[in-house]
Amino acid sequence: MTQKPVMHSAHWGAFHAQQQGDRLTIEPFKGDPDPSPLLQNFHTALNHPARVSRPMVRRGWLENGPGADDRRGNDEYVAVSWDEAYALVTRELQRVGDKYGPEGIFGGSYGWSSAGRFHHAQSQVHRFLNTTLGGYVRSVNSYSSGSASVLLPHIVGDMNEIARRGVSWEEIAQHSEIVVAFGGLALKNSQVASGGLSEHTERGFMQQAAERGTRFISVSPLQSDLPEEAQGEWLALRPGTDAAFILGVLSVLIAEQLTDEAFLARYTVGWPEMAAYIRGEEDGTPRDAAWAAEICGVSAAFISDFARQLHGKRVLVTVAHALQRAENGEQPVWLGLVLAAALGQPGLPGGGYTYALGALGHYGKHHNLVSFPALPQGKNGIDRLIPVARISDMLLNPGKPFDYNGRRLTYPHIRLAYWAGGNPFHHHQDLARLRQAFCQLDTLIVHEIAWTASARHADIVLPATMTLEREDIGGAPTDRHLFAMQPVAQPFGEAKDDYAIFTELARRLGREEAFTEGRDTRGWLQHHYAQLQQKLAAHQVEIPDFEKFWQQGVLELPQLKDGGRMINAFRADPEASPLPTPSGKIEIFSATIASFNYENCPGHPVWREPQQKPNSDHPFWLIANQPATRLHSQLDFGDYSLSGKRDGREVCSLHPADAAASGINDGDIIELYNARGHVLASARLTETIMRGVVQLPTGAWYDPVDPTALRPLCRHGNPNVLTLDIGTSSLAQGCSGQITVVQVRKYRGEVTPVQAFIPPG
Ligand SMILES: Nc1nc2c(c(=O)[nH]1)N[C@H]1C(S)=C(S)[C@@H](COP(=O)(O)OP(=O)(O)OC[C@H]3O[C@@H](n4cnc5c(=O)[nH]c(N)nc54)[C@H](O)[C@@H]3O)O[C@H]1N2
Ligand SMILES: Nc1nc2c(c(=O)[nH]1)N[C@H]1C(S)=C(S)[C@@H](COP(=O)(O)OP(=O)(O)OC[C@H]3O[C@@H](n4cnc5c(=O)[nH]c(N)nc54)[C@H](O)[C@@H]3O)O[C@H]1N2
Ligand SMILES: [Mo]
Repeated sequence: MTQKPVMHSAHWGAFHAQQQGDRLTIEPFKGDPDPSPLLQNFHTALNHPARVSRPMVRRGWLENGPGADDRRGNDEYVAVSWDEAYALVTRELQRVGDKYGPEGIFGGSYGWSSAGRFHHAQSQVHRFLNTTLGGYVRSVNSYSSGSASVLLPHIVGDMNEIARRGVSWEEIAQHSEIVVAFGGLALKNSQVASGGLSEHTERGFMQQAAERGTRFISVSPLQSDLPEEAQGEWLALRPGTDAAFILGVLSVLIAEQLTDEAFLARYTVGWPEMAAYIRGEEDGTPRDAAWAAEICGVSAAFISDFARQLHGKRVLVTVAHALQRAENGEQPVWLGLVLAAALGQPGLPGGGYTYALGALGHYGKHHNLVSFPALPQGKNGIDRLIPVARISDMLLNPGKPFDYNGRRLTYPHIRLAYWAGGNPFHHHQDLARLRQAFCQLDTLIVHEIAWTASARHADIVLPATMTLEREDIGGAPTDRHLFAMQPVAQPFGEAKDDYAIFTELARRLGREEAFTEGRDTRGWLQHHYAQLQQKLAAHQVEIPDFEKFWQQGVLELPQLKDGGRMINAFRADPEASPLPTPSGKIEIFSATIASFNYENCPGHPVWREPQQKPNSDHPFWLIANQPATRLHSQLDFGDYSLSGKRDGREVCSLHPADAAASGINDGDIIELYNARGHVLASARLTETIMRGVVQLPTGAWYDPVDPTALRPLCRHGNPNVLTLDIGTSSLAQGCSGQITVVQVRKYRGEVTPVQAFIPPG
């Protein structure tokens, strides 16, 4: 459609794009010092055969109507006209709404969607269900930070205050002497931020800090979790044992009187209980260096030495999201804070505790003076919720009680689920169980740009435009650029914007005005821009009018230098600026959490043995982390994502010594398996991974050879076939998909080509 390049933006960067025949030419935003190679995934996206071109209905649903059905994930699809599709969806929404009310509809619709803030698909679903059907059962928290976001408010404050407004990268570059990064600071992760990221600055900051002499210590099973620019050290602990390691370090600090008792007394509560636990006064088991060494796989001498080196230094402790996306994930997050407090560091420049630094490009940055408005979601008429990762539990166990953050709730009986902008067969654990769960529904409706496995399990699939085919505004609260996202191409096939689809459905439900408020897309963009203009005017900041903004494509916004504001003020005067915790202090012991009486999450942090640990049947830890070559499962068919695969299959890293013991060579097709299923991948041998650990990133589209198998075989390499679907603890019930245990062998069965990108018939 366009002749000249236009401005656009993605979660992984802003760019100029131009369509040339079947390919897209991409030029990164000039202001970006270190653009992301993920941009290459757009090259072939627009007309890729994996796109959904028409509304499609699953044959079983079309012929038999709504109802539980075991054919989901294993059925044919029938093309219908938009008019028929709208009629089917409207009738089904009315039926479920009338018979069961909002309690029968799950509208959580978790997922990252695309960067534009107006077309943010999840917000569109929520607004649609609120304004047309009176609400829906919602999900709370995220797969990203399920346990930290529940824990941190009890012990120090809101997660975003600790992560987004934590210690800034500038401070680190200027002041930190030691940065202990549990889970590392991989540049692959910080290249992404929801809403967009116009300047990738982490590499530069780490280089600056290292040149000044900052010592970066990356605690991770993978050496690649710290970039070369950091010139750092690699500390490999057994996965999932960081909590024990920190307890061991604390025991040394206590024994050698290296703790900052004045800080602990003034700024924290519960240190005596913690110290008693570490000394073993509760149960006769001291958590000392020798005890921790046994669990973590490093020597007691190493732990003692490590503790001594932290003393007297400006130390920053950060704990990656990854550590809390695991059984008992609350514990390392809590203990990271306790370690920083025991060293007396919180509130000192470049010191203390920051959460998830480098896990996303939002963290360690500065906030815009005012935020860009979000699409209002309307009012949800009911208050029924699940922690987001309890989706299968909910669908399989209607009426069953569960614990969550001090509350006892019950799972509702869901008849219909509506999903747009997310891929549960990417993000959820134990995919065979997820399929069983989705089979219980009367109806699953999905809007998708492409034939993901989630679309392949839906009853009604509505083709959505992708970001490049529509206009929007892109921006994030910690990004100083706002982008006019201009359309690059015409919609693919019969695809429509999520907003257009919901507008027509709302019209048929007699609620168009309530949903649209009389605005089309351009109307909303102008409306939100005008609100931004007003908010800035209140601070005497003037910005150009919408037309001018649209024409120039980008706008620079004023920012606050607000890194660390909460903790700094608290340190300066704890009485005048208490923390938003019950005691107003850092809670090393939380009376609130203790009062919940959770055996798996007591009042102070502890080491708890995980259910999943290697044994003779499943001798390897599997790390299922974020992929370097794409965002989650998005555009997995793109050039850059494919360049990381071998023969179209995902690559699994393992140590050469482990491979040799199993007769595996580099490039062999291997099979990872456990009680939940089997996954094929191409073996890559590398000494940058610790022994006993294999790593297979998330994001390869689920491609089961037999979708109905109780223990399916995915020939493409989706690790969520293998991960266990349990909550982190009764406190947060977060996702625990990061780590599981598996057996690995050379694959001797029949190898069939990956079919994930071939649409269903
Ligand atoms: N084992 C394991 N599992 C994990 C993780 C892990 O570490 N290990 N990480 C977890 C984390 S942190 C997260 S955040 C989740 C991510 O899980 P998701 O957010 O569900 O993953 P995405 O692939 O980003 O899904 C977005 C979907 O939206 C579609 N889409 C894009 N734009 C549009 C649009 O405009 N309209 C519509 N209708 N659709 C659109 C894309 O095609 C894609 O299928 O995964 C989680 N799962
Ligand atoms: N390229 C790319 N970047 C992304 C994403 C993506 O999909 N692609 N997703 C984004 C999203 S939504 C989120 S929430 C963040 C997630 O941020 P994280 O969850 O922190 O990212 P991961 O890559 O899953 O994990 C980081 C590292 O932690 C290490 N690790 C795993 N288990 C353990 C453990 O038990 N102990 C220790 N010490 N280390 C461990 C792994 O080696 C892993 O590489 O990433 C964001 N960034
Ligand atoms: Mo995430």
